[in-house]
Amino acid sequence: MYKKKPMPQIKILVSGSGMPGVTSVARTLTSGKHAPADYSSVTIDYERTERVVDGKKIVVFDLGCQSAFLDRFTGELAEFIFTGTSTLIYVVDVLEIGSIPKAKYYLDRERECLYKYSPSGKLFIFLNKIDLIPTKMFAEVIETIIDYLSRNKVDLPPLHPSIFYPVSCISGTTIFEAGDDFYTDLISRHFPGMWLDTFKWDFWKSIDRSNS
Ligand SMILES: Nc1nc2c(ncn2[C@@H]2O[C@H](COP(=O)(O)OP(=O)(O)OP(=O)(O)O)[C@@H](O)[C@H]2O)c(=O)[nH]1
Ligand SMILES: [Mg+2]
Repeated sequence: MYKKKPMPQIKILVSGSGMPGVTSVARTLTSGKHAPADYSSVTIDYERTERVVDGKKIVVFDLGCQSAFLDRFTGELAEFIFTGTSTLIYVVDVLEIGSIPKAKYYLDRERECLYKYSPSGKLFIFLNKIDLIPTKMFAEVIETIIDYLSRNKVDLPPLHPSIFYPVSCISGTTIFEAGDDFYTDLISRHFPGMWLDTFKWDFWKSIDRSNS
């Protein structure tokens, strides 16, 4: 009996704790358009968005940000969630300074899961909502957060400053510049030789038609 060959899959996780803008980042990166400023809807469990580029399925998982979900994703579901992950984008809310220790706690748990189940997976950390930081405080806020999140536990590899991206999903170009680095990294590992503009065109326009 003829069996259709399964399409190769590229798995992307977008995660974070609180309401840092995970869904906004996931939607912006998969559409090429800013997230609406007044958008608000709590992600329950996780949502997946599929795109097909050059015969490969890119699956973006938007992981719910409440502790109950994060504990499951990094606990009993860790192997299921993190196995085969190409990229983890971890989103941190730059305004919620009081919640940064919690954001770091889940960042470290997710890094441990990534390291265990997908050791070659890439990590990007998006410091989101920079449009809400007063200009004169920008450098200090960003430096303090990067410094805190980079404090390392001995059993995890150090975080290089280049993986941190201050972004806004609702205004400016920062999210698209960060997106370009994310796409370029994906291209280098999964679509060698493809032009960035060709990739973006296919990624934003395509939907998964493999089951139709
Ligand atoms: N000012 C500003 N607001 C943002 C930005 N990104 C997201 N938001 C707002 O932050 C709120 C939460 O955004 P979501 O994308 O739903 O956040 P989430 O991390 O998916 O949170 P949950 O799924 O609810 O746990 C919404 O009101 C967004 O409009 C940003 O870059 N700047
Ligand atoms: Mg959400």
